[in-house]
Amino acid sequence: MRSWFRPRIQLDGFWKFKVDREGIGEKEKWFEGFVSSDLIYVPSSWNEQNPEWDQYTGIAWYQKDIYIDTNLRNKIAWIVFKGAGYRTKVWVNSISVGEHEGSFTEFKFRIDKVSYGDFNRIVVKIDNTPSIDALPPAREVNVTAFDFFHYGGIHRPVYLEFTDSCYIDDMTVYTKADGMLKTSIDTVCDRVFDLRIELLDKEMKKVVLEEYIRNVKPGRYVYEKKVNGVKPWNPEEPNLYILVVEIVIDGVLRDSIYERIGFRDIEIKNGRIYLNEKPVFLKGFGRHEDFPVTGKYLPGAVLIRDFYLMKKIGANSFRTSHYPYSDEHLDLADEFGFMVILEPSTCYSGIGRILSRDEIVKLFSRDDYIAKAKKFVEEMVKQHKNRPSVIMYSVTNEPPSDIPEVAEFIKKLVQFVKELDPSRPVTFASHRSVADLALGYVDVISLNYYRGWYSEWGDIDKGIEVMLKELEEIHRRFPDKPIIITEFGADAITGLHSDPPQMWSEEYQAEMLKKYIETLTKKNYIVGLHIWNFADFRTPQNPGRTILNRKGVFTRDRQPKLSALIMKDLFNKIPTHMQQ
Ligand code: ADA
Repeated sequence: MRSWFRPRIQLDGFWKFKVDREGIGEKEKWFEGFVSSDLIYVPSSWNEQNPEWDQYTGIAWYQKDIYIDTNLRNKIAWIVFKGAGYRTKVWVNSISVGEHEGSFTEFKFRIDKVSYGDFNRIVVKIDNTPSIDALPPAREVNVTAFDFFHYGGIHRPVYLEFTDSCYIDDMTVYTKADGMLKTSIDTVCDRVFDLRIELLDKEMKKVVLEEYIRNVKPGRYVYEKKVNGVKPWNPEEPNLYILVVEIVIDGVLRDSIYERIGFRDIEIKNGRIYLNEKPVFLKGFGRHEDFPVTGKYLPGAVLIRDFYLMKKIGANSFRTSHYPYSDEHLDLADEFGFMVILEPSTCYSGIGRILSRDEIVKLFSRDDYIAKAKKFVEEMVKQHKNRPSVIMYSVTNEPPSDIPEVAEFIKKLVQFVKELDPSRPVTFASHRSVADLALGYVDVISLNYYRGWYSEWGDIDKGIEVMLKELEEIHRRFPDKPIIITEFGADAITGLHSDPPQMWSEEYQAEMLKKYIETLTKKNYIVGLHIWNFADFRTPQNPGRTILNRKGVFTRDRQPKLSALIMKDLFNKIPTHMQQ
């Protein structure tokens, strides 16, 4: 939910900063204010802002004093974080206002003690100490169950927002390409009020629909309408509309929020993914939010470049590997017509490196652990559910799903997300192939393959041969389920060339991607290909990584490797709309 009406005070910029290696800050009441000559920039991770903090995991403190004007006195004050962590505790004027777990979803706390017409002290404690039951899990900064760097900090924007005592707390929007609009509006108020609902074109020049509903009771209000003449959202024409919802009392506007929506529908049938009744092919990437110095924060300008590079290559899709991306990131997906598979931070690629089989069984069977995973999924869905670009949910990446207890965990997550949002198909990214016990629980089968790299290395053809055998077997078992290859790729060190193509060279990467794409597009049960990865990104230190995972088609600073040129030809030849 967004608002042009609610007053906001942006808190981005320089903050006072203090690393707390001994974890003494709370005992020593640093939440009342602390002494430090260190500064840090928000939004960005702390790691690359000072080499001293590069490998630091643990507790760190942020402090900012902000002036709040008296004209906001009659409002409710909220502090809103778009993404910080892993664990965040917040104090305002020395009073705790809340805490949150997870780095990649929005959270907000109500501030009851505000000093109007004065400076207010905001103190934030961030703790990214690695832990087994964190999502994702790790033992140490370089001993993790995930292959991306374990940054810490206030990675995304943070601001103060002020609402009236009568406000809209949440809105869920369902649409169909034929103009069906259904929205459930959750409000908080101490009396009945009027609701104004308006649908505008994207430029907000044309009023497509306007309705004034009197005497609405606080709580949930469901509004349903067939809107004539709207243009559907699709990759070629990502038509967006602005849905405005307002609370009016005695003719006075008390709250106003809006969502950018698209009229589209998704359906899985005949082994295909249908967007607005047409079967689509997803061609694109697994990505990461990773950039030099800013860490887990992708500045707007980098995002813009990424989308133009993806469009240039002919991509139309990406997965939010392996955590929900920022609002800015997904705003561009809505705007540029990218089809997104939205994934939470339930990533388990290397879990076998940090836990024994017994420990894995115990962890995935714990009720509190399943409850936590559900909470992460719930926050992700709440934040991004109204986006036309989000066409599917992935509930986890590379879980050890050949273990029955883990398959049961996945089953529960799939059921949960379907209850939360029955309008979208569900998948998860598997690397267990024919040994996977959970493929039956999903609508779409997503498989990660590295045959020709981690196995059959140096022999791409052999790798593809083995992969095809497995795919045929999986297709035989689940003939009605479409299959996406959500990861395939090879590391390439920029500037390393080899004839004949050898591993780590740009030529080997290009050849592997080319052969995979040419082979898999011949299989009519394959409905999507996501290259691992769009760009090189930082990883934990380990013998198989040279500071970066170098499977990017682009370098970390967004320059093309040889494979980017090859991909451009290949992807642009694959039509977005498949044969029926
Ligand atoms: C896995 C994992 C990715 C990345 C990739 C690789 O499939 O999901 O995060 O680690 O392998 O490069 O090995």
